[in-house]
Amino acid sequence: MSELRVGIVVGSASDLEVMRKCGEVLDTYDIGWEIGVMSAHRAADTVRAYAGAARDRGIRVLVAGAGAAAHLPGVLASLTPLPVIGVPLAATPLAGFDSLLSIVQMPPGIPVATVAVGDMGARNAGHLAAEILGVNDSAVLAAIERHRAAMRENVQLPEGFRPS
Ligand code: RP5
Repeated sequence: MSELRVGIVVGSASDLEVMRKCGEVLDTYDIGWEIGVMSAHRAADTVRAYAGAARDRGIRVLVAGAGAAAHLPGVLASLTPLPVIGVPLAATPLAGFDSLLSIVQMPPGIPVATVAVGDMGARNAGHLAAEILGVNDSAVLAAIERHRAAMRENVQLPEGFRPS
């Protein structure tokens, strides 16, 4: 089993289905991760305890997915110097625009690296976490380069395509 290095947290169990895709991406880089449900407004003490212990437990990057007012990523970032990636989720009639603005608009000093809303963002959070870890990990860096090479090969005209 890969060593734990990324902590994924979500504000509600209803966020798990989308955010598990972040973990699936981390698996492709052989990066160990865990996922937990902890609401910044319904379980603030749990968030504080988790953020406080994360670094000593080996976690180097935190990914936080949340919908609606979506303060979980910012609160986490306020409690630890570890980099925090925020994933805005679509959980209300505003379809994620509310959580996008909540997460991306952190005032200077306590940043949250914000990715796209929903599925795309969950997956990119995994890739971005790998890139952060890749700065000091040549195996992860090599895996990123392999992934990008594979993507490059798929950017081409489909076989047999003829302009009409
Ligand atoms: C946020 O409110 C959660 O991150 C979730 O996206 C949203 C709705 O939560 P539930 O009402 O489904 O628990 O805190």
